[in-house]
Amino acid sequence: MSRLRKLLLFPSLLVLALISLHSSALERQPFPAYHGRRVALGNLLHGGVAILFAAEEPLLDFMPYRQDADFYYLTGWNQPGAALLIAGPDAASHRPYREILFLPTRNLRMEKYTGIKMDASTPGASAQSGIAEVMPMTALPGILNTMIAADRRLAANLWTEPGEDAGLLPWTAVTLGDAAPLKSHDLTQLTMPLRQVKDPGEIALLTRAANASIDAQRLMFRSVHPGVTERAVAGEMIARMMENGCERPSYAPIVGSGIHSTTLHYGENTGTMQAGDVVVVDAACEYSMYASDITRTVPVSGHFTARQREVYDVVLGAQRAAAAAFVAGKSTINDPYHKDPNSLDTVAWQYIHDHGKGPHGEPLSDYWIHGLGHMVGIDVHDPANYPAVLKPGMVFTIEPGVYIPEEKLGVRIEDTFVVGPDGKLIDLIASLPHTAEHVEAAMKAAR
Ligand SMILES: [Mn+2]
Repeated sequence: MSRLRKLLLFPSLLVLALISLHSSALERQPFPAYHGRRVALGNLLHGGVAILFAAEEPLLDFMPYRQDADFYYLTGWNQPGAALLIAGPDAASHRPYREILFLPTRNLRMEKYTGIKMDASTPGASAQSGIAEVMPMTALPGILNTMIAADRRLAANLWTEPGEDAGLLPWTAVTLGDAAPLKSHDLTQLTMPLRQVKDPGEIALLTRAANASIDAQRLMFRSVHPGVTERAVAGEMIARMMENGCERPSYAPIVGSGIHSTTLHYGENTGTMQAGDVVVVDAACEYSMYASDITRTVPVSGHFTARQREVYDVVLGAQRAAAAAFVAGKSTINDPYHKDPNSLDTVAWQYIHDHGKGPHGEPLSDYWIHGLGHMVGIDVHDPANYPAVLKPGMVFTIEPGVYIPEEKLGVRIEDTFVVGPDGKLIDLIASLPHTAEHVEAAMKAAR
């Protein structure tokens, strides 16, 4: 090898090393996991073509980058501006499965601001991405037109994420002219069922997120005192989450004391905690793109009043009744009507209805106003069509709540659960105190 070639090669190896360091920030699953998902999606396309776009880099608001959820699920790729093309196998035309990652041209000036990226000419781009073909983004329109020219039926079988066909479909006019389609099919309807069933690697990441979040919740038991601000507690929890390797909270932490405990998505955290009040703490974090979701309700002074305890016990009883009633393949979640006996919402609602009264003697269930839970995954509210039947591999929350503004008393208890391969329910948050006694004991131990 000539001296010159060695010199030319050296910077690209250096770039590769830097990129490897950078991408190790997230724990990626082995490449076959992502490849398997792409092939599974390809098989759902009926010989069609799916095109997804990565999230763009946020430049103006200085927010940290977060990859598009579907894009990450299918690739584990954590750089902005890319596109992924998946062509489903088509028996009629003998066209095999094909996958291409399109990478934007590097912008060396922008990289001064946001760090080094990889493009299609980076040595080892395919090996680094785990995707069979890697091409420059500028090749995407030509590839798409070539595919459509070879099989015009494809024009009616294009799949994109909502809102993304407007920019994409005009390209097909090169081949199709006025016959170019104006609409594509909604790809999220195909990725949604795939994403709902988690593989063991995903469950491992969700468990890491859960454990990091449990630890932050335990810290909260220690931090909550009369006179402490809600924001200070949120801040301490976020610091602990990040110390535990999470890249961010999986949603804005809710620390709502007193009257704020009755506002479901209270996120201002501007109050100061007062003795005699409860505080609802809905806070958890995201580990390598996988979310957790936990809520605990604790007494600011370390002891529940009799009335707080009464309502707390009903909410906990409802959570336990729903978990006990769970049957894989039959139970559903997030049913707004509480009529279907298979719905865990019905079970929890009925429990709250039958155990406890509101301030005017009405059923306590009048004060529960939201769904019992939701799917959890790369998004803390992972996509689903509700009410959804719960099957092995699914991850979801059970989070009954009662909110009585007149008593400035809100109670929500939320755990994230996994349906095991045997259909049994596994509580990822089992180790965090649930009962009023255990909550009080944990707070006392920290005082
Ligand atoms: Mn939740």
